[in-house]
Amino acid sequence: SRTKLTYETRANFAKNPLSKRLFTLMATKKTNLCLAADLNKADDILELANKCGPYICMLKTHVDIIEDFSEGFITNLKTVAKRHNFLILEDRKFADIGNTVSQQYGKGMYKIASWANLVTAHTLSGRSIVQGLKAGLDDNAKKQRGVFLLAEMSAKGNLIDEKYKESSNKIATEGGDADFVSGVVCQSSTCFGFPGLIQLTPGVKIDEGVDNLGQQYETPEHVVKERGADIGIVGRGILQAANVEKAAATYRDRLWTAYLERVAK
Ligand code: 5FU
Repeated sequence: SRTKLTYETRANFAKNPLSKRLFTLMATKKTNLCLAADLNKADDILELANKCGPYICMLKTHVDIIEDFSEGFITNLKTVAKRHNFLILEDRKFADIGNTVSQQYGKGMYKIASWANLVTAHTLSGRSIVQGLKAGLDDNAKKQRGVFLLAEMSAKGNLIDEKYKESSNKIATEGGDADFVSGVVCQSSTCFGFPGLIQLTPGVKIDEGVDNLGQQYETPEHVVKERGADIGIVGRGILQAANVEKAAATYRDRLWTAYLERVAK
């Protein structure tokens, strides 16, 4: 199964240039940690990114929770990403018809398509969501962008069932637009089998449990070894630590060791 293959090997299967790039980045930088930078001030995110940059393969943003968003923030974030060699994922969770998604991606205040290497999208509206994301990009830009499709969620009581999961897998792997899909956001290894896609899994915390709004957590070891995560997303496990840099290093070590043990013969 795909979970026994190394990231180096998986890079060869990738159809999307960004998943190839990310697999290779993970293998060379030796990290499968994605930091969810869920802070409300631009400077706080930049400071966090600078401190934790050496330990992460990707920084995940929710650009619409930033109170003082500006183009300058994006310029600075891109500089930090280059300095520490990580990719930027805007967790926008697009969910509308293709024509609207195309505008939400490229236009408006945030111009997400101009800076986010990767974005997330729900599959609720079907294949047209991927087509909508691609629609506003020229041929060159299409090769430098990718989407993670949601096939499961970590929230307690979410409405996604087996059939939805299977259909999401089909959108991610079949048809002419699958080359724009970098991976799948999900909670289990059964979500897809194709080794060229990356499994991105949130709900990771050293202290397992549930927060007061239904977020469910499992340990780094559990998500990588039992649930098939290729990349673990950690937010508050790092953000609320007394020393964020130390916490990032710990999460990177535990996620990476779990991956090495998973692929060991
Ligand atoms: F698609 C998903 C999901 O199913 N669960 C999530 O938690 C995305 N997330 C995101 O991961 C969520 O929006 C947060 O940005 C992050 C988890 O943060 P935490 O602080 O580690 O709970």
